[in-house]
Amino acid sequence: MEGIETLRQWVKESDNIVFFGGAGVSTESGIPDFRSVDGLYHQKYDYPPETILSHTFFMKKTEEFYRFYHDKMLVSGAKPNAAHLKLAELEAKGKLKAVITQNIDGLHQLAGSKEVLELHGSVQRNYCQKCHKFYDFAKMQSSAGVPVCDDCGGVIKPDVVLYEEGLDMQTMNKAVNYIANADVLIIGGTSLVVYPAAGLIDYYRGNKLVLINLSETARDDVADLCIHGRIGEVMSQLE
Ligand code: CNA
Repeated sequence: MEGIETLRQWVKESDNIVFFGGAGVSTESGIPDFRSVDGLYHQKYDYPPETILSHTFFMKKTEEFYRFYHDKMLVSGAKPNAAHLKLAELEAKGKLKAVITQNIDGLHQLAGSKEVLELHGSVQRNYCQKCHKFYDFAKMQSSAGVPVCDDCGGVIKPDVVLYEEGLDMQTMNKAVNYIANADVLIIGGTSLVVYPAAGLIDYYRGNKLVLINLSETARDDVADLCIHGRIGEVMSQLE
């Protein structure tokens, strides 16, 4: 694959790599993304996914939200793939500083990554809206319909950032800081169209910006190296 040799060299020489990824990082683990041909946007629902995954929809049509959420977002048994594992390995070797992700699946942590900035939250964390009691993934999976609190009966909400909701500013500032100071920035498996997360790319000041994506992205033109391929396959070829 074109460009792999350059990437191998840059990774070999650096101890200040930062990774920024999206849903495409987890498709090889069996979790569909939004915008690929077999992604969620091309499947037919009564409402488009961005409507269902909005704050207004969650508040007004909670049952319908959870039908979609159960079906498509709570993928059980997904395991980290070669991309997640390689990133954890690079961190353990002291070469990678942080993984910044738009994903909500928790697979980077499962792979062993320690510094993971989850811009859009996680399906692993859930809270009762009334009394704020914490619930894990298993509770959400085992609840048919709308999950409610065992203690107070309040509706449980996943700690994921829905459309119309703001991002956590502390996490965002940390991400900006890592990216602004990175030597090599690897961006992978993201269409780079969901803002404000996609705007993070503009904080990078170096000259080793790598984009790894199956299809072209909105920002291929700003990359120093573009690799079009499956990210698990690409990353597994790194030392
Ligand atoms: P997206 O807009 O669906 O884009 C995914 C991109 O990844 C597309 O350009 C694909 O071509 C590309 N892609 C798919 N598979 C691979 C692969 N194996 N290797 C390389 N590239 C691949 O997703 P974004 O992350 O850009 O959009 C942001 C949304 C999607 C965030 O809010 C996420 O929370 C949300 N999302 C997350 C998950 C998850 O947690 N796994 C799943 C689905 C959606």
